[in-house]
Amino acid sequence: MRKANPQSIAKSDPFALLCSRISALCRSFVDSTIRVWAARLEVRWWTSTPRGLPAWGPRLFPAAGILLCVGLCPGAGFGRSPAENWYQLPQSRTQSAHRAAQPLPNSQSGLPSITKVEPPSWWAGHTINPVRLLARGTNLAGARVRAANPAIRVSGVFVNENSTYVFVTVNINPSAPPGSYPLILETRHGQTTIPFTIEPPLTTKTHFQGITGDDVIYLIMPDRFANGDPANDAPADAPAAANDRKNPRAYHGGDLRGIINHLQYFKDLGVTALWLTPWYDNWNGVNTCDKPWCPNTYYHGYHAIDYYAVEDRFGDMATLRELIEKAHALGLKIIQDQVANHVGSRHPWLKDPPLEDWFHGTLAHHTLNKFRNSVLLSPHANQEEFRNTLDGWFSDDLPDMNQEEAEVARYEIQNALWWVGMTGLDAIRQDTIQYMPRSFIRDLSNALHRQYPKMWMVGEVFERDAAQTAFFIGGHNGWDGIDTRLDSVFDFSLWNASLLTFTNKLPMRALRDQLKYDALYPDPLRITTLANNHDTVRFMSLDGATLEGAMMHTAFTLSVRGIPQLYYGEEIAMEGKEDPDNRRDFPGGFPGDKHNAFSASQRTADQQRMWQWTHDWIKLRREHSAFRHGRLIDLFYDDDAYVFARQDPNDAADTVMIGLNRSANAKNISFSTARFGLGFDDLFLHPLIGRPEPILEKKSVALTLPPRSALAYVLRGARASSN
Ligand SMILES: [Ca+2]
Ligand SMILES: [Ca+2]
Ligand SMILES: [Ca+2]
Repeated sequence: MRKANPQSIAKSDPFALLCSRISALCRSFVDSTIRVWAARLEVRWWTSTPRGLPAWGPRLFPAAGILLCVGLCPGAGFGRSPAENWYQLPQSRTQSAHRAAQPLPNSQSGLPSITKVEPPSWWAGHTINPVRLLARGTNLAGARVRAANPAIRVSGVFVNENSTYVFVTVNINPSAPPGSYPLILETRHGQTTIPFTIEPPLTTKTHFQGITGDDVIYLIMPDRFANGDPANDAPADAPAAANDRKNPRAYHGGDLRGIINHLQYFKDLGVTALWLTPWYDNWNGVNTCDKPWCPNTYYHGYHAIDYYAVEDRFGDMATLRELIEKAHALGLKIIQDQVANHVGSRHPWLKDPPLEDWFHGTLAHHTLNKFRNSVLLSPHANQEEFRNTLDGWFSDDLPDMNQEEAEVARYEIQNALWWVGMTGLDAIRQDTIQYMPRSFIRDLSNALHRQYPKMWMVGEVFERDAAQTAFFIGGHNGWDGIDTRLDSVFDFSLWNASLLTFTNKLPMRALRDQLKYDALYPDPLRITTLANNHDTVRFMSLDGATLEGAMMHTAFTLSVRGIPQLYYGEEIAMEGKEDPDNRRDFPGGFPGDKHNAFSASQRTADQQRMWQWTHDWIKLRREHSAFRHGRLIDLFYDDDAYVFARQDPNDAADTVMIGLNRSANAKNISFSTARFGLGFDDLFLHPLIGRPEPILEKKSVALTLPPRSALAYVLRGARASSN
């Protein structure tokens, strides 16, 4: 059996070694060149040429360096920080860490075979080059791997102890055209091929668009939204009990086709981006036990058994690509739910991991996460609690991936980019992100942005403490010296305050009191402001909930700073207690539904009132940049009311004011117009929602806020408005 030997890996491919050396030189070259140029520009050296040198002389050295870096070794680590360990060949691996867990029978002789290649495809000219393949098979002991086509080079071949996995580094010539590039794997018993293709890249004009404050995100659980293809409801290997609409923990039949069929619904509502819970392939079976939560299935998608396949009940890769193309054609973006922290316990890796340290522990021997999450924030945490929170399993059936193994980190980073490249999706929601090392979050973020500059990832840090969520957003260094570069985090602390406030458990001033902790964020406009999600009780099922409360919560979510995220069905005031009750089927999405809430004419009065309200506040965001990009100014707050402005720093003329009154009575308030900071005393308030006529305010704003409602105005200077 071939053992991993870092030196021999490097020596086996002199080109790879040369490129890695050039890569290191490139990094220091870029740094020093920028410094030298900056200094020279200061003394105007660029405009004069030193005596004895031709005019192009000073430019020659930098130009040659750039050619060497970009031309000779494209993608050979250029621009990558030396701290990004995942990209290095596994030089620090110790052989002892790589003993496979259990010996498999009949794996030491016979013809080699390959059953799975991950990733199965890649791109020429990609920022990750070489790419590291992981192939599963049998009888791989002593494997040698070569490329049939000289456009790709192979190095770093490593076979695991059970001879069931081979790692192969593949360097792709940037000019290699798309097509099939099989690798030949040989042992002393025979040979087989590792299928591998180079894909044509998707255009960046319409794909990989990222998310900004201009977006409104809408979260969908595909199994529960709409069943557009009954033919995929019952896969051949699935027991009948797995598909049962009466069981809230079984599959209900919703799928990607169902979402495609309702794209116009999202356009009509006004949302701009769809976040789908995971579409990785999950186990088709049913878990049985004598507990109330059985029988159950993985209809929610968070228990992947294949990081490189689409759930067969939801559709296939072609349907997913069709969904994304059709969504893009309507101006809708797609957000993938990725789960790098763990896989499902039915994943083949559990019986035969590629490396002994692939997971933190095994099915039989692992620790459970005690969820002492604050130890991830505190600089004073002890290692036992800290490691438990990072390495402990989320539950006994969610094995925890070990991203501190460079092969795992590399596998997962490549996997994240593969989905983006294959489908053209626009953004990623990363599940349970805080349970992974911060250095890994940084490396993943960097790799995404390097290839797709607009790419956007939001992390789930499910904490009601803003200090903890702010610690994980990118744009600032934590006490550990790490900037995660993470684009966004969900604002669970403000979500919590809003739910409590609009169900009368906290005074209205609690909203302002929570928002003051925006001081912890490098840029509050980048926070994702959730209204609710699939893990939380729906608003209408909270104690103290009213339709008016839900409407104020929605208006607040859509008008406060940040990128709003709605949860399917809340726009028609759906009810639902804890998971899985909060994941009921959208009415009208399933064959035989008597009531179709996709159609305005079939909605109840309350459903339509909520739908129209949600639609109208989304429309305000679209029409006024201040809602999307403006700074927030507290204007008035007490037990019953909160009034704030949003002011676009690039367009002070577009200042909006939002007033929320929770009490059962109309409320009269007043405050000085100076609070807007606009530089004039008199202004007109033009109603955006609510009153029909503009109001002229002189020096002081006097407002009557109607009971249990929200108002919005746009401000105009009195002189400008009277023209
Ligand atoms: Ca279906
Ligand atoms: Ca499946
Ligand atoms: Ca973990």
